[in-house]
Amino acid sequence: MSARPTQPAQSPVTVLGLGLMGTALASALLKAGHPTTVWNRTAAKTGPLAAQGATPADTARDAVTASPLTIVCLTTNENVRALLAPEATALAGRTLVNLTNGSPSQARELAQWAAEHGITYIDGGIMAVPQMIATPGAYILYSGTDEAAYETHRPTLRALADTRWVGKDPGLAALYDLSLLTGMYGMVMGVAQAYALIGTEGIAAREFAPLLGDFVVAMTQSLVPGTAEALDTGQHLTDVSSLAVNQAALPNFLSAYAEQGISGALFEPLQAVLDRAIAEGYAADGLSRLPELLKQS
Ligand code: FVH
Repeated sequence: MSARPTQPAQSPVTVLGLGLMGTALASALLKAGHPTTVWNRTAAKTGPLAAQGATPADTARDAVTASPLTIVCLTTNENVRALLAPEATALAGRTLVNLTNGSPSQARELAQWAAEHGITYIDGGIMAVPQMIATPGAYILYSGTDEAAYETHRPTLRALADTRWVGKDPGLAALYDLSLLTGMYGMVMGVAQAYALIGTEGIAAREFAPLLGDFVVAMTQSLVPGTAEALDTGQHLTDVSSLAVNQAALPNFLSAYAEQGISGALFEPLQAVLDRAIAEGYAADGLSRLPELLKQS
């Protein structure tokens, strides 16, 4: 009788922070068969995960010592620092993946702290909402000085979402994350302003939604690659829509917001940028010139 091939054991992993995202991460790890230890400041949040097979730890220290890999996902990096500073000895020789939203400088500071304590640090940025974890289309950006550690733990990390390594500077994942989310927030602001404006005449949001959605998608599909091409070639002249024509049109938007009784606070700053573009001689250029105008001299 031939021996049945044994399945490779899934690597143990710890998740610190069981908010909406941490719970989704831990749940995905459990579904992928990883022995998963969980800890949360408010202990009651471990209950649903324990029912799925997770091992709740009484303390963060107990949690990190249970696994070679700890994933942390708290509200802020200040929370991460406060939680983990007393656990440096427990984390030494292990890998810490921080999926908390933060800035590049915060990631670099945490990496420096980790290096001083013999902890392998990988920073990450989650490009998904909790419901998208472990589904197609979700991905997580990673960066850190120890790419080999990332490769070692990649099979575990793939249980969460597709993985994208962006470099050995620990701040890069946060830089990519914030840059991508900046695009999202720009869209959020535009969509909020559009619904506010159309709503001033009692037009139902549901009625307007298909027009708005289709237009935003069409504009994005040309704007994103078009701006990249212009930036990389330095060719900002346009036959689509000049900065001059946009500068001339923006006051119409701002006065309409005021006349219709809504705030223009999200869009008023654009006027100063467009005015400066014209003053500096870029009237014939397209909107692709704007990223360069945002650079602080
Ligand atoms: N939710 C999302 O769609 C986004 C997607 C992209 C990534 N973000 C970032 O993920 C971090 C966590 O977000 P979240 O949605 O899980 O947030 P909450 O549900 O509010 O959970 C927060 C957890 O953080 C714990 N916590 C807060 N402060 C402390 C502290 N001082 N010490 C220890 N833990 C702390 C909190 O614990 P508790 O309140 O339950 O006791 C939650 O576990 C975030 O960076 C997003 O930007 C999510």
